[in-house]
Amino acid sequence: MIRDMAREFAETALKPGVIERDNKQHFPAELVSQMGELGFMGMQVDPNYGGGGMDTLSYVIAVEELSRWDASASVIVSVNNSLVCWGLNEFGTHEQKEKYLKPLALGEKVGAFCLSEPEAGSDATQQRTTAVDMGDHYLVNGTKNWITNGGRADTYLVMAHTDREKKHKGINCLIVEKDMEGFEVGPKEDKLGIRGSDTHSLNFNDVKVPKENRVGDDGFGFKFAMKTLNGGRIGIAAQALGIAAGAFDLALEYSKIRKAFGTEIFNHQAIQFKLADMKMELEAARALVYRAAWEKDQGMDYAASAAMAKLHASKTAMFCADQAIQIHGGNGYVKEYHVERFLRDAKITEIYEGTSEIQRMTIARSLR
Ligand code: COS
Repeated sequence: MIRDMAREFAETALKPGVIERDNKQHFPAELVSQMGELGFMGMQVDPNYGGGGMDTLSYVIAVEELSRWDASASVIVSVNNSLVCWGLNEFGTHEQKEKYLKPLALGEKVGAFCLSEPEAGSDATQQRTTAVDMGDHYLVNGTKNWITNGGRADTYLVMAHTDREKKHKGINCLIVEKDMEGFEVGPKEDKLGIRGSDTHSLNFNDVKVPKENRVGDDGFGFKFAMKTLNGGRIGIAAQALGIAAGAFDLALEYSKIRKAFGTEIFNHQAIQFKLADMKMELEAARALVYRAAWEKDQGMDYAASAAMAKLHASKTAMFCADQAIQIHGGNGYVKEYHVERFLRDAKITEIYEGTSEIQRMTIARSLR
């Protein structure tokens, strides 16, 4: 039911304006509200706080389907669900859930997750942003980079160092509101792909954040970020899977219409072999993504499975998008056939929420 609903929404609501949004870097605000009404913005949140109370597999299927047409819309969903709502649902206080989680889960507000900095991307323990303990509040100073939903969010989960001596155990996660004094949204990034999503740097200049806005105990911020990212990586793996599936479907369809050398190009073995490889990689990616989701739902340690799912699915998205362009020939290189966008959108899945190199590190560490 979830797959059907997400697929129908993707085809009828996301597909029609997707090329224009990509061209103009237009954030789909109205579509985000509609996705909120359909329950896509807080799928795994406790129903007492406005969520759908669903499992990870359901969430993954929804992200996969939305990504078949619009990876910009699906990253907005993925960040809101797995990086913001999940963390607050799991580790937030009742008051934080009432005040911040509920509107996020209902899609009335949008969330952002702020870990990356100009000099702390993959090396995430090296946070330069500071949150000085002032008794009843923290004073936050610093800069965050490449923040998805950066200019559109209302609620920001911000990682910052309170005690450098304690290294990563001195990092806290604080809930920052858009309207807090000293908080400033920097210029919008002009990106290769997922151009309908909204990516900004953020500046914090003496932002006073009340103590009650800290998520978890003092020093829990880095662990919070890592645990949250483990689930986030499953979301991005699902996004990559959807891009791969979308590219495959379009390539298959086109191969049965386009004629060359007196027959539909599907009948040429050169094309069949490409489609066969795409199908195999796609199904392997799907199995890894669903398995990681299932492990999470079973309460197992899923960090390595999430990393494998993301690593493989992102490679598959790049591969399938590239092959889909090749099958489309010249038409694949122009925007109206969609597949060139899939290639541009696919690339980010090898970078954000942990690069492919970080995923390999995570997998290797699980083998120790
Ligand atoms: N899940 C849960 N905990 C994790 C974890 C994971 N995937 N990865 C690391 N941790 C924990 C470690 O267990 C350690 O905890 P303890 O101090 O209790 O032992 C702590 O985090 C620090 O880890 P570690 O000592 O391994 O630190 P390193 O600096 O060597 O490595 C990595 C940390 C590289 C794994 C981490 O910085 C990372 O994932 N970087 C990528 C960040 C990222 O995804 N950025 C994208 C931007 S967010 S959109």
